[in-house]
Amino acid sequence: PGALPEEALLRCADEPIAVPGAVQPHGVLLAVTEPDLAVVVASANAQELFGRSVAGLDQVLGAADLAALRGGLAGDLAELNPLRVQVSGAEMDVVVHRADGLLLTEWEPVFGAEQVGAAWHRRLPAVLQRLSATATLDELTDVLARDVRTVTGFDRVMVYRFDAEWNGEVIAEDRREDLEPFLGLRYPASDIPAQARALYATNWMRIIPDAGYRPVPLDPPLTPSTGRPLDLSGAMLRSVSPVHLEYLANMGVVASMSVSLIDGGRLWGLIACHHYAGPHRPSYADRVAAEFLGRTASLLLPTTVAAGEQSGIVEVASRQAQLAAVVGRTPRGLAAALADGEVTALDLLPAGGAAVRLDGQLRLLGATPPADRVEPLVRALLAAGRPVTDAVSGVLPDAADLAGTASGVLAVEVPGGREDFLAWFRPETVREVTWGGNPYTSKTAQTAAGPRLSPRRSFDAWSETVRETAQPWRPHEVAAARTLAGDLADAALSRAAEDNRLAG
Ligand code: BLA
Repeated sequence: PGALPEEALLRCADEPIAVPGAVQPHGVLLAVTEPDLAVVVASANAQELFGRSVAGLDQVLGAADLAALRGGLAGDLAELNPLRVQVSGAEMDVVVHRADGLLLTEWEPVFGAEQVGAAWHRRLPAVLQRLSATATLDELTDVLARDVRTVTGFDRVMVYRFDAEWNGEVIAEDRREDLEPFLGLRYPASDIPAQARALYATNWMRIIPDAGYRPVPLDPPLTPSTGRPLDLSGAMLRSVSPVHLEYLANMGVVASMSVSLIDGGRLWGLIACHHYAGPHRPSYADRVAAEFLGRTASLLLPTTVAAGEQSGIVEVASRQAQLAAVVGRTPRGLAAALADGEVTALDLLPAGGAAVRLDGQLRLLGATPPADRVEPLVRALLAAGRPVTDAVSGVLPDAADLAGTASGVLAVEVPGGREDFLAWFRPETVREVTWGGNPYTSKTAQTAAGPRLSPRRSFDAWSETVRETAQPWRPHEVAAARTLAGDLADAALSRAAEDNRLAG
C-alpha cells in the first residue's frame, strides 16, 4: 500500500512484454530448429489444434506445404507469409520469423469471417490514390482511419499522435455511428509505456482478438538453448501485458489492434482499433492490409506534417500583413479597428481570445478572463519578465482560476510609453474524459506485485501534469505579435508627428 505513482508507473515500464512466456489462444506457436524443423518449444494448445503432440513439422505438413516452407526459408521470410496450408482437412495460415536462433512458426486456423477485406488488393490503387491525394495531416489521417476500418471491420479506428513527452491525442477517428466520439481526447505517456513504444517502433502491428482470453503457456517455459523464455517480440500471437488487458476491460474494449506510425525510425503515433460488441479477429491478410496502410501513411507523414507547419507560418504571415495594412490606413480609432474590423487581432494567430489596449482603451475578443482581470494579469506577466508563457499559474499562482481561458498568455507591450499592450490567450488543454457506458472505475488495483496504477489513475496523474497548461506559442506567432505591436507604435509616432504639424 501507499506506492508512489512514479513507482507504479516504473513497474508498468517493467512489464516483460517481449518475453511473456505465453501466447494468445487464437493460434499455436511452434519454435523449431533449422533445417530439420524439429519442435523445441510449443504453446500448450498445440496438441488440441493438431490432435496429437508434434515433434516435427513433417508430422503435420503435407509434402507440398513442407516443400513450400523449406523453399522459402532461404529467401525473405516476409515473402513466405502467410503460407496457407491444410492440416487434417482444416485450412490454416502459417506465419514464420526467426528469433533466439529458432524458426518461430505461428499457426492460425482460417475462420469463415475472413471475407471483410478479401478483395482488398483490388481496391489497393484507389486506396493509395486517396492517401497520396491528401494535402493536410487532417485529411491524411481521416482517410487512413476510414480505410483501415473498411479493411478490418473494427467498431472504432483512431489515429493517435504522440507529443514530445509521449502523451498522445486522438487526431482522427472513424467509428460506428452509435459510439461516443474519442476525437480530441488525450492520454498520458504511461498508457503506452517506454518498452512498449520501443517494441512498436520496430514491430508494426499487434492484435488482441479477445481481451478476455486465457494465456496459453509455452512448453518448456525456458528455451533450452538460451535458458530464457522465448523472445516473442516479433510474434503475432504474443500474449500481451495483463495491465494492458485491464486497461482494455476498463474501456469496455473486447478486441484491440494497433498499427505503428513511424517517422524515420521514431514512433510518431498509432492506428488504434477497438471492437466492443464481442471478439473480433480480422484475417491475417486483412491485418497485413492495415499494416500496409500504416506503412504507406508513415512514408507520407514527414512531408504532410512539414507542409502543415509551413502553411501555419504562411497563414500567420498573411494575417500579419493584413493587419499591418489596417494599421497603416487607420489614423484614428485603431483599438476599434483591431477589435471590430474585418480582420481582428484575434485572427492573427490561433488563440481562444485576445485583448487590445490602445490609448487607454481596452477591447476584448473571444474567450478571455473577465475584463477587470485582464490588465492586472498582463501587467504582472510583463513585470515578471514572462510575457510569453503556456503555464500562467506557474508564474502567477493567483491566476490559476483563469486557466479555463488563460492558461497560456502571449503579451507584447506596444512601445511608446503609453502602457499599451496586445495579448492573446489560450485555455488549458486538459479535458475530462467520460467513457460512455463504461466509465473507468477501478482506481488502484491490488495485484500480487503490489498496487498498480489503473488506466483511470494514470489519466488523473496525467491531468495533474498538464492541468493549467496550454498549447505552447510558436516562435513565428510570437514574432508576428511583436511585429504588430511595432506597427502600432510606428502608427502612434506618425500620428503624433501629424498632430504636431497641424498644431504648429
Ligand atoms: C499497450 N496501450 C497499449 C497499446 C495501446 C495503448 C494502443 C498497444 C496495444 C494494443 O494494440 O492494444 C493505449 N489504446 C491506448 C490508448 C488509447 C487506446 C491511449 O485505444 C486511446 C484511445 N497502460 C496503462 C498503464 C499501464 C499500461 C497505467 O494505462 C502500466 C501500468 C501498460 N499499455 C501498457 C502496456 C502495454 C500497453 C504494458 C503493452 C501491451 C503489449 O503490447 O504487451
